Amino acid sequence: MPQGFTRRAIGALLTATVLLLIWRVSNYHVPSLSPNRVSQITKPGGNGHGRRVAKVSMLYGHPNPLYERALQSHERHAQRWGYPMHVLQQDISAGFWNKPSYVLSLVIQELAKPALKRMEWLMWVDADSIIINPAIPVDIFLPPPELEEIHFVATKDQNGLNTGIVFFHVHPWTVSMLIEALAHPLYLPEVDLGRSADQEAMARIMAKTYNGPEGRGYADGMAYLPRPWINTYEWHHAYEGKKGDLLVHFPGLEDDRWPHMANWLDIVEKTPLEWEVPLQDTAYIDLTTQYWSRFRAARDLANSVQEDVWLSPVGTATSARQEAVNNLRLALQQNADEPELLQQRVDEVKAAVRKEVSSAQAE
Ligand SMILES: [Mn+2]
Repeated sequence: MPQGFTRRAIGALLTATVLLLIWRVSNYHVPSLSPNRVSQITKPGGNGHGRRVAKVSMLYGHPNPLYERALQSHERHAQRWGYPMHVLQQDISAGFWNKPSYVLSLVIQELAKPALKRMEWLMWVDADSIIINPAIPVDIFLPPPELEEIHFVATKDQNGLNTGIVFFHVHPWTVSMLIEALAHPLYLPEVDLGRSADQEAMARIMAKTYNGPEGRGYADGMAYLPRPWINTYEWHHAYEGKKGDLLVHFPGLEDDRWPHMANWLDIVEKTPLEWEVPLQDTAYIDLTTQYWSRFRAARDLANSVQEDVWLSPVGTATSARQEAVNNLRLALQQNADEPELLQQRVDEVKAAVRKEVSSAQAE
């Protein structure tokens, strides 16, 4: 069968699946709260983005009271901040693929609305995560509007990308990215995606630097936040976070997961104020503001040095600058959660500029 035909067939199949999903998906909507509650999102002291965010999760199959209670903690948080919350309650795809399928259907539904009525971001939360400090709004974690090329904000651990807690931009870029991730097992059936197939597929698509919406893949559309800010793990021995942190997530604990979840649920249900800390008393505002301003400064530096390289007269030395810019871009894509490494790459670009520009002047 000709390759083009296969691709068209898969494309048509995916489109049909997406349309079907939009009709079949069962979700519910927590109504927004009073305007004065919503206005708190944009109150001074926040990063001031005040973006419209909806939370998304899924829970279906055999009833599990712990997951239900965990999602109730997310619903309380969503109500407090006026975020609509969508929870998939039907199995719509094969296992792991429910997550990206459902997110894709929601992104398309939002894009179908007039711009001013759309959600701007979707925050995916796994049902094995519990909000422990509902006083934290989530728009502080999102890129400022000037970083319009960032469409995916996530975290990574020792295994790479972790999609337990992820922000998806409501944007055609995200539609393409999710379609490519969903198509991965269809296009490349020989690739073993391992246990968390959807996560591995997304990680592979996010690493692409070719094809995609603008021919550059997806790699420069993502940013890794330091994981403990939004995706704080519970280990077998302890919580890795501290008082004031947004949530706790329970990946890979096997049988330990249940007593650990039960323990945290008891805390947030019976003594909710024990772990609640007002936003201004946490480091979140400083940390996130600093993170995004460093990110933007590094990106701007990479862009301006790249432009200088392109505009350099023939015969000028540019290889050191080009290499340093490439490394800085790679760090922005893969290591923005490591401030020292990012700073090192910035310093290397500056050193390369000094070297090549000053030696050119000396000639
Ligand atoms: Mn999880």
